[in-house]
Amino acid sequence: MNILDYLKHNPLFLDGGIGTLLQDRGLQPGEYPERWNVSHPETILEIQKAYLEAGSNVILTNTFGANSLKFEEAELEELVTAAVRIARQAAVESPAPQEKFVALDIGPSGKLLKPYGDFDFEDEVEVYAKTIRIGVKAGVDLIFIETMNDSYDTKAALLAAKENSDLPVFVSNAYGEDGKLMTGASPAAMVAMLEGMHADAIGVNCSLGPAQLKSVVEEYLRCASVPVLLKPNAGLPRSENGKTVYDVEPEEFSEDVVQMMRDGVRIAGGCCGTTPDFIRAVTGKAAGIVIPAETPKKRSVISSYTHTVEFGFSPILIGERINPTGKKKLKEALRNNDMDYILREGLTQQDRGAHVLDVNVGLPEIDEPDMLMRSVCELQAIINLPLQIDTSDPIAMEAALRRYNGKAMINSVNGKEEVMREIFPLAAKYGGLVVCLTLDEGGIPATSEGRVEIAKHIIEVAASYGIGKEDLIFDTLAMTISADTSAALATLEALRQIRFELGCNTSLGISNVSFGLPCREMLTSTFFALALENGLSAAIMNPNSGEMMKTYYSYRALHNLDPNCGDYIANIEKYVPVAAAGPVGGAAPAAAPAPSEAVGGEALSPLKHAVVKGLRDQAGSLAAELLQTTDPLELVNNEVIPALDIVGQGFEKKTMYLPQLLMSAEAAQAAFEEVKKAVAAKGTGSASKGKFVIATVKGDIHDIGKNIVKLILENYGFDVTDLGKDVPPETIVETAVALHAPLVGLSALMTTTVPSMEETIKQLREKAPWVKVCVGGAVLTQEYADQIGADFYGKDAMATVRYAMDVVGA
Ligand code: B12
Repeated sequence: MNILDYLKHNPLFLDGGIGTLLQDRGLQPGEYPERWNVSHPETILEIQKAYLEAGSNVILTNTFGANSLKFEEAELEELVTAAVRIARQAAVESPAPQEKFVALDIGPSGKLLKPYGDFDFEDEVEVYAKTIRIGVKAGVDLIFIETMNDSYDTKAALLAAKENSDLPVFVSNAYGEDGKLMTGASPAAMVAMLEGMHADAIGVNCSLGPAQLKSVVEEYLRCASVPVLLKPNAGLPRSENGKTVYDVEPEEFSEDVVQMMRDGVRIAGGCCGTTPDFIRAVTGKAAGIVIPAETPKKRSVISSYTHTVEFGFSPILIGERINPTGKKKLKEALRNNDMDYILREGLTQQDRGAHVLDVNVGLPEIDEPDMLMRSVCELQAIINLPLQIDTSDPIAMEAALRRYNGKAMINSVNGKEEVMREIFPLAAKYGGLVVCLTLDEGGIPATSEGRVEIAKHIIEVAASYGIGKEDLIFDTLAMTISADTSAALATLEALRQIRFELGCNTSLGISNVSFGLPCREMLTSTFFALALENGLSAAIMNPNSGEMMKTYYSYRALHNLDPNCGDYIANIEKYVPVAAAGPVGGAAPAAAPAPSEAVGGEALSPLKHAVVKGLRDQAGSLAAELLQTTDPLELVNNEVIPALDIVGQGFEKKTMYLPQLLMSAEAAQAAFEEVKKAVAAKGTGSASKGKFVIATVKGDIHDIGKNIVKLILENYGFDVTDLGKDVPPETIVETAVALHAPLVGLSALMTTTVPSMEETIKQLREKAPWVKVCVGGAVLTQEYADQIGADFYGKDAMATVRYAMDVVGA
């Protein structure tokens, strides 16, 4: 029986953990469990039969880490094929009466994708594809992608599965205690992306116990229309005498899991720390329970790598500034490949309140597919707003959709058969909310009836591609009233009918309406208000326009969409002069800086802003400019470090996520490269003052601060040996001994790596007792330094130089 048919009428039980069971049977630390498919097939068979006996329907092949990054091609083929054979044998031989399926298990490759890591998205798709092709050939019933902690990586794996098989695909993500993926995705964002790409079941596994995953599961059940799966750990893992132990027993585990099945979870099993006893407890308790029927949620959503934007409630603002039509500077930037300009346009619109950014880079003289794809990649690296990909070239559209980290808006199709034939298959494959222009081969109908007819036809054609009307958004085309004064009325009437009679969302490029007339902002914003009243869900507009933003905030307040008029009060002062703002008071002028440009009420300097926002090129050029008049160290201390502190605080408060931290670090590095050049230009000291070995300690990859200390020491004539980051104590000790260095500097930025610093000092004391150890890094304090036995705590580079000079008697 097909697993999806089975699922329609029955709950589905997965198996449980395998890693700890293999360790109990002799798997050594560091040994690849997948090799046991060949070396110990009987052990894998025995475990899988035990799960079937406990009531599992689905056996996952022992292939979690089987990928071409770990294994040579021939071995990969052998291990995956053997894994499928064993799982199939278990299913055939097991006397357990339930329906049984074999799932090809796919875990994360362990690579961090560009721009945060160094691995290319397409290479990652191919890594997963290789394993999937072997598994599919060996005869699995479904593909099970699990434990994914990054949305982009999840997309790569799902794409590989879809492109290399017709089998059902289940996708499961691993959430942290904050209810987000490691790279920041919310459950709703994952549901949007995965359903858009037609995953057959989605959900949650690993990382936490069932109780801690409850709120994430509830979000899945609220948002998802496809079956939801749950495969938690046996509680929170903790270390006891060097062994990982879990604190939840089968009784409590099954109680929680089965309760969530009563709430709507249709697929349940266990992850790390669970055993056949856990699964037996779940299947036992779940016997006879009633799972509520699946309901299509019909939500019109798009997503970025962090969050969703939902249409049909509060109006959505789509920033139109990244579109070269009528914009000389942007055209220039596109011709010169000036990505920074595009990023700045994006950031400004985000700061001004846009919810979505339109991205159109179409110019006849540029390679549009390449430019659009790169713009999407760069924008999504530093801005977390969902994007509207806007092009009439299907090749450019596909290139951009493929690399987009989420579910995009697709701009656009229209009623022309050829256009629908080209774009709908892309929307069906990659997911997306498709903007549908109400025009066709006959042009733009003058009447509202004509436009509504086209909308109905588009709905029908979209359905034939499996695209529901919740994934369509209709643009009834705003035409300038300077050419035809009845034009606005036809657009508004078509809007009203499509929204309230056909029940579809609507969008409009607003500003066209006033083309050719004076005082355009007034006319445009009035039209905006009328359109909102006639059912406009989303406006493609200029968020820098004060008139438009005033209308937006006023409309929301008047329509009971703004509790206590909170947003109206908080924002209106930006657009209205102080006196006119009335009793709310405040001193912000019309052009006050947008909120994220300011911290604690103070506007950030341009360089700090560039580092905080992760603008690499801009940070480099601003630093170079400032260095003409500023001392390099001053620039580091007054600009770069405070900017990184802002990012660090954001990270701690969970207002910023790892991708942003990484982009800021890159921007800081770009500024630092300029500092290096400036320092080198000043010339270093004369003869060597002495040897200095420096390293970031084991487990810690932060090296910006260490590099600064190194640079300044070199500048003062020290002969510095830099061992890099994540350096084991032994390497540091060996180097200090070999060089007979009088000074060793250790950097650590995390509380978790201070013990590693302490260990290094201990080993240095034993093997190189003459060495003076200096320590530094953001988490250290004088007290910490004393506690771990360091000779000197260097709060910054200059303090370190002064101490080193003292030691060598310079
Ligand atoms: C940039 C950054 C990153 C970058 C690092 C890039 C790089 N190449 O270094 C990236 C994005 C990779 C990163 C990763 C992570 N980071 Co980080 N990161 C930061 C951030 C924002 C800035 C650090 C920095 O460069 N500061 C600027 C430099 C110049 O300052 P500094 O290092 O303190 O150096 C000065 C002095 O301390 C001293 N000094 C430094 N070294 C030395 C050495 C010697 C010998 C001496 C004498 C003096 C000295 O002189 C320097 C110049 O004045 C901090 C927050 C913060 N405000 O510190 C978080 C922060 C350090 N990271 C943090 C975390 C948690 C992580 C991750 C675990 C995140 C994750 N979930 O993956 C990973 C860690 C991976 C690992 N195993 O190390 C936490 C640590 C929390 C804690 N208390 O333990 C912080 C504090 C953020 C936070 N508030 O939560 N991070």
